Amino acid sequence: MSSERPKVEKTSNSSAVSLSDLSEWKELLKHRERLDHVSLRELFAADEGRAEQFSLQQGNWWLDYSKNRMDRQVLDALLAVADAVGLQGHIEALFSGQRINRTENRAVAHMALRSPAEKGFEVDGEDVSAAVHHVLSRMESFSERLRSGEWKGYTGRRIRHVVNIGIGGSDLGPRMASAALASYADPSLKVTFVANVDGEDLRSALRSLDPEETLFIICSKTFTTSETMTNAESARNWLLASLKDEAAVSSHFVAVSTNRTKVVEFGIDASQMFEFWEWVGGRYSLCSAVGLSLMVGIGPARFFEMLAGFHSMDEHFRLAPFSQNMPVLLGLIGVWHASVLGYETHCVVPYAEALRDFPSYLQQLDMESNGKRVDEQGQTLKVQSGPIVFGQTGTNGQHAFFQLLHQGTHQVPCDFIGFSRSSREADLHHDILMANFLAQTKALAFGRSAQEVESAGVSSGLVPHRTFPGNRPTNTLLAPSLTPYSLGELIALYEHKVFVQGSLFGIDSFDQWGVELGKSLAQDILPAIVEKDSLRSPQDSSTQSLLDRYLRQR
Ligand code: G6Q
Repeated sequence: MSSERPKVEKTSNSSAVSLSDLSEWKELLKHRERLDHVSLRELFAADEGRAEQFSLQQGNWWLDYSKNRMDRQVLDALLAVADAVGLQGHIEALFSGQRINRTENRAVAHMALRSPAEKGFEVDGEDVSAAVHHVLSRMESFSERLRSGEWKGYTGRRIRHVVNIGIGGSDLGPRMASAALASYADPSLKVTFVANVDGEDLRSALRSLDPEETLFIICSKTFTTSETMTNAESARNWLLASLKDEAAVSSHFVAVSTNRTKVVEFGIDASQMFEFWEWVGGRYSLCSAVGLSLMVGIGPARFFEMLAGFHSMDEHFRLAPFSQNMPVLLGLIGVWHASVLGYETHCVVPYAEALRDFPSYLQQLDMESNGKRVDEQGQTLKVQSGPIVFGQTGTNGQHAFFQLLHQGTHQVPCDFIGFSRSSREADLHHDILMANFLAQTKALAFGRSAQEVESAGVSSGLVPHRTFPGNRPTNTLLAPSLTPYSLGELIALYEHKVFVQGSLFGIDSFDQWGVELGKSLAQDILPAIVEKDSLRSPQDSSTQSLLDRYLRQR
């Protein structure tokens, strides 16, 4: 087995040879047939040490990947594929701040955001750590002024509510992490998130808020995103309707952006802008100033603990041999499922209510990164790329879509994420939660055979309905508790898992051209709506008739 990291020259994230042409890939495919009729029951029966062999500890996280339909030979074949595509070189290119986002000609360096100041981090040949830590300390002093009450609203009242206005990468990360770490938050300072351009989102956030005690963080890398700018304008109107003085804006608005000109044009002083950089992708931006609302909520010390958790997973990913490398293993298992076995979906189920937004966060991270159909050279992929990601917290999901996971015709690989201790006090709730956590992966893996159902006295007509085929693959991730540090480790684990998969597919995981077309068509259609002139620009017959109907009914 390939357990040592091979020496590979630094390369950018591009594979000259496509995955499916590699002899190592062809070798891997042979195992699909070999394992086709081998069940997880048989795999476990054949090897008493299976759980131990297919498990790994990294930092706070224990990964048990033994309940996947694979064996040592499959793992070796996957590791050989990783070596053959030059994954080691791709990782080195990532950590040396190269322009691996080829289609946008940008460096990718979110690891710089959580790297300790003294270590230095080069992006495009320039050490960015001083700039990163300068912004972090500005965030720290702003958060402390807000939390201590030193920062006052325009009328001299203390700020009690912070509203983060942003969307996509400028929303999902801080929103998810704020919910995850709510037990660390200061209850006297409430942080709310507004993303949707549907006015109901902003209205319901503002409904119970007092403008004199509310501060808005306008969070947008470009400061041109239509949803965010529309919400930001409406928020400013709401504030001014009550405070009636333009001068009030500076006490109630700060910005997080890369675009100083647009921030100033909006009316926020440049001194109240928290900067980040082009080399931070939206969905990888939680550790930048995009995390300001989170830092305000949980305090700088907890935020820095989270960064340390991220950094420890970064170092593990960069240095550990592939066979002991958690993000690499998760990535390879995902490729085995999606691209070899043809399982099109991937489900993530956190058994922690605090992680309720984690599936949506992961959905963007994975699907926007690896939902691509051509490789970096523009060639159509010959293998299935990233899966459709979905999920919900346990146990809620058990009472909703788990039926299909257990007995449906689809195979849905799942990640189960749980904690040994609850983030509040230990109680029976947590034990019940975790009993379900353990039971579900067991049921999915081993099922219940027709024979077992019959011997339990079930009438023969019901036997097929009450049989569970089992053999449904899962990974289990277990940590002692949900802390800023373990959350940082977890997010970085998935970021790097996604990178591993993108590297194998040979795609650009850091662009997102797929979101552009719909945006520009909306810009085309909006004037027709505003001017009530449905014939303003030519539409296909379906869009035209829907537009006409909308204009009649609005
Ligand atoms: C993430 C995407 C996207 C982006 C939003 C918001 O990787 O690029 O989700 O974060 O479109 O963009 P702005 O931060 O520029 O408003």
